[in-house]
Amino acid sequence: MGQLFSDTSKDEDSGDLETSFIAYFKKIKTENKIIPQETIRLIELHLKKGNIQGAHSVISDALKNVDKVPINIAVTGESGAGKSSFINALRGVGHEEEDAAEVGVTETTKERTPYKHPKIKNMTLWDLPGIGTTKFPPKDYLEKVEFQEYDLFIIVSATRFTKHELELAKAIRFMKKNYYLVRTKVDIDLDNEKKSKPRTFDREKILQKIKSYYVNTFNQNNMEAPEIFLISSSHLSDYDFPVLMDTLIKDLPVQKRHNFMLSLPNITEAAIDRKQKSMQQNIWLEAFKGGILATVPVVGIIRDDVEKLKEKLNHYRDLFGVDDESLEFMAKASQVPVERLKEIIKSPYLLDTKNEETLGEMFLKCLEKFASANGGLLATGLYFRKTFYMHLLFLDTVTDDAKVLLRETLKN
Ligand SMILES: Nc1nc2c(ncn2[C@@H]2O[C@H](COP(=O)(O)OP(=O)(O)O)[C@@H](O)[C@H]2O)c(=O)[nH]1
Ligand SMILES: [Mg+2]
Repeated sequence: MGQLFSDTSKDEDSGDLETSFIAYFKKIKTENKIIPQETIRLIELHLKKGNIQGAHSVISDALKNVDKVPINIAVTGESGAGKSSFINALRGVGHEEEDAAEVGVTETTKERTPYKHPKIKNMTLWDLPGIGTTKFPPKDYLEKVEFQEYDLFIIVSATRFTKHELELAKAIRFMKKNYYLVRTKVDIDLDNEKKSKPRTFDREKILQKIKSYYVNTFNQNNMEAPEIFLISSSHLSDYDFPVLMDTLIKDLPVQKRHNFMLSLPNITEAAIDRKQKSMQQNIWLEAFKGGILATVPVVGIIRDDVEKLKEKLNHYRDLFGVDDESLEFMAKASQVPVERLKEIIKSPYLLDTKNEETLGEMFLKCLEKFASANGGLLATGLYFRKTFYMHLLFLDTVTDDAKVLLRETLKN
């Protein structure tokens, strides 16, 4: 296969780079940016001064930081409230899997238990003993569980909200940490109500009543009620779980957003779209970083690249939950045969080409697609870096797969 493009980035002055950089981040809403505004400004400044090396190293550090900075989430609540189930749901792990948090066991330990996210290595969910179990006063409890290590607390409650828990909520705020009140098992409330009063059953009214109970409990104790999220750990796409996730993304520090978002289970198409947007930014920054220092011309796909591309594609499949292991899990949970799931997706076969020619053709198609979606190819040389387009194609494919699978499994 011959040379597809020659690189033009050498001829560009840094002014063009600055313009493309500014234009790119201008289109992204503040709450969706994966690197802090100060960092963006610093990169712009370097580009303005023509300090390419400086810009490169800032982008490099920012991207490394995203993967390194720890995300620690504390989950507390009384025994039986649904902490372990909630943690498994957030980790996308079935209750029966080896490293799952054990569900339905009465709490005896006074220690916290860490659960690493299986895909996002810098993220840990901490299963904290209920404050009632420990019998510690709130301040001692918080010190004992190393409160300063967490980004936020989730207080899980299934029925009554006790005086202990109110005091704990107050103490968490006093320590200048955020907490989110999650009322689990609302599916059970609704089922019970439906059975006992089938004729007058009013879903919204029942959900409202549950919320009011918490608001009143706070108010009766002279505390302002926080936002209350009603969820069912067995039906994540229903009720307030998606809103809770959006709220956490918004409240987390910018550099933790990207990986937190990627850690989330594929519960709605909107959530999958958000993951894609976040990942596009990551790919763009990687390409920009590589592009601004590029001195070698970009030639066609060579064998060496194929292995790297395969690795990348597998990484994206993993992140978007369309890897083989996730498919097996999904098949079990939704009772759709795994063969059927494999039939309706594309990413596993994307690089199944025997010769380089076909890969080159794929690359060309990829360029055409990008050009038609963006009103022509951009003049900036860095956009012509082949891996950028291939990575975007991989991302599009795993995004589509994730949506197809979501639709298929929701049918059951
Ligand atoms: N239907 C339903 N059951 C739940 C939910 N959350 C937890 N459970 C069940 O409640 C019981 C206690 O849950 P678990 O997660 O072990 O609570 P923990 O003691 O706080 O860790 C288990 O039988 C779970 O299956 C939920 O949202 N809906
Ligand atoms: Mg538990």
